Amino acid sequence: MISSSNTEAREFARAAFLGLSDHPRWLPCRYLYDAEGSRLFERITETPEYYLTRTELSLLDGSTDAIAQITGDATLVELGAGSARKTERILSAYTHGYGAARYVPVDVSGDALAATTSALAGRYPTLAVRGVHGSYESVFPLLPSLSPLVLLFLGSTIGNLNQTEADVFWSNVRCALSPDDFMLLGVDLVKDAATIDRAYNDAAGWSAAFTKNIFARMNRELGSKIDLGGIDHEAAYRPEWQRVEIFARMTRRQEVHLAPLGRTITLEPGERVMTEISRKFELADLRDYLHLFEMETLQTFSDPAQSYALLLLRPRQS
Ligand code: AVJ
Repeated sequence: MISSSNTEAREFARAAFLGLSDHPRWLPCRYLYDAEGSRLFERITETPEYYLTRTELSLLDGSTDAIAQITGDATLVELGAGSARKTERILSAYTHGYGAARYVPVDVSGDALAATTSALAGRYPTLAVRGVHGSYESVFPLLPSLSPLVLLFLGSTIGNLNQTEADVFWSNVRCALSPDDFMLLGVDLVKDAATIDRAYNDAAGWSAAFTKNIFARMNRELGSKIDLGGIDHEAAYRPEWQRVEIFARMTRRQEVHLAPLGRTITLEPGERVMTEISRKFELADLRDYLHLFEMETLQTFSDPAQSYALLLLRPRQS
């Protein structure tokens, strides 16, 4: 019998093989988030350079009561289990406003789901939590039965999707939402390149460790035998494409073994593997774009510097 971890390793190996044999070479960014990757990302959010999480938290502080008023009592469905800190702001508004709350975190990482669930259980006795272990897409078919709901997609995770992936995502969201549902979207905004560059190149080196972890994970799960000392983190904002591109650059030759497939890929010195993109948004363009998918922006919450925004969306009423 094939165990499930074996199946997962084969799937990871296949995705790695396909991405690494493409040009430019790349790896799917969801594999950045195993238990170690989630821990490293938490460290990034605590660095002085990474303004996103801090700004989003303070925007949530100033807006969740108003949001809860507008949406009324609703089930909170969160794509990406997120940090408990962030979720607590929102849950507090709904438990104070409506006495009880229902929360459905969705995450590909079972570890992240378990951590979120246990962190919340003690603090919110009237909260009903039902985690969904799977990709974002896997929850869309469940949404009609959870309505009325607020779909939470925070942290500017939407920025990890390229245009094509985002188009599919928004079509699916629009189809899955009922007329009385809402969505709360967190997005990082276009700003000066230096500020963005610093956020993805923190001085303490957590960003670099996060990028390298996907290769460490390949060593752990796929027997890849990658020399982690021969990898440099390279992240830069490209203003013309309004996105950060994050690469691992090989400083020496690497034979990458993919044991579950019995295959090896050779990376030459200087070759780069893209591990992530992080798009930044202009508010007016984003609202226009969402309109194409019949999503209407009810309210926008932003900081005085317009560095980050929360958008309260709903399906356009016809
Ligand atoms: C969690 C996807 C929003 O793009 O800013 C941070 C991930 N990668 N530093 C981002 C990330 C490197 C982060 N998101």
